[in-house]
Amino acid sequence: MAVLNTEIADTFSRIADLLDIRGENPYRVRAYRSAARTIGGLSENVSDMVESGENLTSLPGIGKDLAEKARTIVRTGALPQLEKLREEGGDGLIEMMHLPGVGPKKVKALHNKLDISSIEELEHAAREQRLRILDGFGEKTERAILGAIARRKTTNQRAKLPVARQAAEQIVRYLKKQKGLEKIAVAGSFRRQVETVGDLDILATCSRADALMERFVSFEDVEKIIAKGTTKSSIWLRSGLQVDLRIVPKQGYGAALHYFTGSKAHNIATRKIAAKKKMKMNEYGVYKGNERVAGRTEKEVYAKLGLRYIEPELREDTGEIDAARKGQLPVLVDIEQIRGDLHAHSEDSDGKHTIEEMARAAREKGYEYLAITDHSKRVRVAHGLDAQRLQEQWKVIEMVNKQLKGTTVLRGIEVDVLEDGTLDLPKRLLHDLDIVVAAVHSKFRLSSAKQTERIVRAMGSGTVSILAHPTGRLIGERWPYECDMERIVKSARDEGCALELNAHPDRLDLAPRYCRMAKEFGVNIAVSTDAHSTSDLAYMTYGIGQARRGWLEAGDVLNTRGIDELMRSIEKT
Ligand code: DGT
Ligand code: CA
Ligand code: CA
Repeated sequence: MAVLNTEIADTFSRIADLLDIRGENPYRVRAYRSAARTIGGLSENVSDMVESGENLTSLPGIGKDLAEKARTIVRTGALPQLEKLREEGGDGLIEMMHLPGVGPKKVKALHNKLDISSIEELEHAAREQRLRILDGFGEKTERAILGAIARRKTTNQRAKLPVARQAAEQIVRYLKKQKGLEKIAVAGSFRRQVETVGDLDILATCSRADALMERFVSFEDVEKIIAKGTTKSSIWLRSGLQVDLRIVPKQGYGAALHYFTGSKAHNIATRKIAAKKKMKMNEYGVYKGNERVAGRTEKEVYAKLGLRYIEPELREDTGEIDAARKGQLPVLVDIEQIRGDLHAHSEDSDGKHTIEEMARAAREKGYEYLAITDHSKRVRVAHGLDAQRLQEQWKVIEMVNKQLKGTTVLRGIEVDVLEDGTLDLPKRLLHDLDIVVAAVHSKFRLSSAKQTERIVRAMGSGTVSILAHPTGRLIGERWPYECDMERIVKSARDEGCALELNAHPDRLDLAPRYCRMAKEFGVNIAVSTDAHSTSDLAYMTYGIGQARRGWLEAGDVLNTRGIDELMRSIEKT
């Protein structure tokens, strides 16, 4: 049951389309198409047939080869042949076929006659009015295609976490008012705290399923109802975000939560373990023969597989399963363990609030410390501080610290790393600060060698406590700059420098795999919000989400330490 007939049919018809476009044997193409039709129209479930050992070749148009492929899809959720076609350029072709009004026939013509293999190329050619020379294409088609691409851009963008979080919280609160609702959770990439979310996947158990569905599609922010059914419905919100609601049986809630939390790679890996243990596993439960042996909770599901419970943020099939089997999973850092924020701005540079306002906001969060790290002079657009203005800030900080009980304001700076790796303020001055955060804000296009050298030199100055947003990416806007991360991590270790995990939802920089690399080399991570206002201090939650995705434990995170231990950790000699 895990794999639906429509998924198998879709896989086959995609292969048919791609083979057709590549001009391969028409007989093979037809065979895939007819198999897709057969399976798509079947009343029995192919997954069930496979599991009960039925012979698929009894189905019309399914020979030995296609039967084997269907079995592979049922067992693994994917077909290597399609993956290969996609890697060989098929992904772009498939995306084009998904545009309304553009089917396999048109894509074939575009690809073979104009050598167009991606949406970007298609858009470009349509703009240049190069499509109209093809049979069946005209001015109108060109306009329609450009329109479809434009709409796709506005609706198909992945949502950043604050948008996803707000929608998730509102909808859950709204659905909870339904009588008969028992359990509800947001699964999918959101639960795994992936840095951007394609859509929200909500799961619920409810004794009044019809009423809950009705309520769901009547949510006030609905732009369009995509589908409404008895167990699954999908809506589009005005923000462009798609939300799916699935109502599942109570006894299978844990299995469904596991299945729809994903990731797909994690699911495939867990299903393999079940198969090895002569069990099967799907969104309804774990089965031995026809008997359900687990399904009510996720813990129970993992236990049947011989695994410890795996936190959602780790479920990417990047080693968590092995660790769970051996009882070596990390105890992930929790937001409750955070004792301060080490990167924040005041109105002295480009922040919105005064140092005192920022400090009071930090105290309200129960923080022991807050580092004020305004920009240095080179960053003129941010009204960066020179030596004199920085020293004036110290007097203010001293006063605030005298008045404020419980929270210490640390004297810091976000000092600009210049192109040659020197710092924007004199060493003497930097030595007098409590904390120095160094950051690259310019010359993102240096060669990898030069960029790495620049950063390594900055860390080697003997003054830097933390390297801010180490790869410089802005999600959806700017790629990370080229650099040798391993060398930077090693140099951080040698210099006793920490790396920042910038919690701003537009940055979320350091990415999880580099957090893991840092941990491996014993380099501390500072999870910092880069707050430019008091409310930005709340970004900490996104940073912690990424830290958890990066397998970090409290001991790896600098700002879980109390102030004395913190100061000892960042002390420069
Ligand atoms: P997203 O929405 O693109 O940010 O990513 P996800 O992970 O939320 O993916 P989504 O919404 O397509 O599906 C939710 C979960 O359902 C996914 O993480 C794993 C599971 N799932 C979806 N499709 C498949 C599939 O074809 N095979 C398997 N094994 N699991 C799937
Ligand atoms: Ca999703
Ligand atoms: Ca989904």
